[in-house]
Amino acid sequence: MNLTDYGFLPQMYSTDAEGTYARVIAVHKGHYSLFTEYGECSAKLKAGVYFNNCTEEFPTTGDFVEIQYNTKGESLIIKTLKRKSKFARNDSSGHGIAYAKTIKDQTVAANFDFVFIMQSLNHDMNRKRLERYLALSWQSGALPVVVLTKTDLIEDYSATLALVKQVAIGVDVHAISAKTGYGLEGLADYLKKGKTVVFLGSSGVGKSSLVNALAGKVVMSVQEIRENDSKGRHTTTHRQLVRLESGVMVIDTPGMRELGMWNVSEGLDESFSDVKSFLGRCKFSDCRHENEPGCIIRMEIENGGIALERWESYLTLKKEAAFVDDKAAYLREKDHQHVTMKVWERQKKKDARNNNRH
Ligand SMILES: Nc1nc2c(ncn2[C@@H]2O[C@H](COP(=O)(O)OP(=O)(O)OP(=O)(O)O)[C@@H](O)[C@H]2O)c(=O)[nH]1
Ligand SMILES: [Mg+2]
Repeated sequence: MNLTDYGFLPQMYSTDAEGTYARVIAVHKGHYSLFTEYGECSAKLKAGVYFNNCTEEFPTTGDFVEIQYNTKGESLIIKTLKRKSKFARNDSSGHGIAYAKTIKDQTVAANFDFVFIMQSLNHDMNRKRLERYLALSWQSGALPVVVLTKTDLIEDYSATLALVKQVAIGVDVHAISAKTGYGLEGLADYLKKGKTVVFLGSSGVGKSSLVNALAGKVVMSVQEIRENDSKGRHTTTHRQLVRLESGVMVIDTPGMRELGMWNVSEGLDESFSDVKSFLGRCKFSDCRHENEPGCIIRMEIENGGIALERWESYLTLKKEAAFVDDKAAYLREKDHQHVTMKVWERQKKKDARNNNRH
């Protein structure tokens, strides 16, 4: 097997490369598991390249790296190749070198083609979380796909499916069961040789179970969810890239607890295309969509053109994206938005009461 079997493309070769190439299959404390032309090996970062105020980005699972291969011991990683997609908690662009040092290890998966956003039909389905995942996935540069799991536990999930399709605009939605194999053939389009798919979702939704079902054997460990509150047990503890016999690569991730404060500013355009299509059409170009005359957004919310909860989700995620850039500005804005939303809601209730009286 060679590195092209792990997704390496000829255009990634550089004539001035100082070493050989590898793909990161897992990140551990202090060292990395890599796949190389010579098979799997362990490696660490070259200090003079990655530390001491150097700006080279720390590698993450899925990254292609340049290494000095060592036949006798740990190899040395000397360069992180440019990523085609990534999940990043923050974006280092625009920040100085000193700051970059503290945030350059914030990328948690890289170089994937598809993101499977996984929620379980029996317990985990949550619209707001789905919106967050969708924005994050669009932002990553890969294509999101929604995978609803555990169909075998639910008799009729048609209402959930309809809701998800409403939120996941322009995104394929699949319902599957890793237990019975239901719906797995519908995923074939994404599971092609040389492609990489990353699985995202809360603990216990069945990410590792799906990896095993696709592999046809146990490659990831799976644990019963907790009986008292149906929560997962955070069984998968680090991100791992697994190559299946079909040639597709899967990055299984631990259920992410801290999905809140990720930079999703660019992903919002795609995931909220329904809301976005009305933006910029108000009478005033600097309309804040509060009480201004000629506000198209408010008008569409009144008329049902935009669902109020979609608008609120959009505002929430937009504010969080702003937070990533500027904490202070975020707090001021949050206060202001909160107050005006409350005033607006109170006014609506008052109007409704008045209307009922007449
Ligand atoms: N009935 C049923 N149970 C499933 C299915 N898929 C997964 N499970 C069960 O759900 C529980 C959690 O599955 P995992 O695959 O460990 O979940 P995970 O998303 O990898 O969880 P973390 O690694 O903690 O993030 C296990 O008890 C699985 O057997 C399914 O399709 N049907
Ligand atoms: Mg798991």
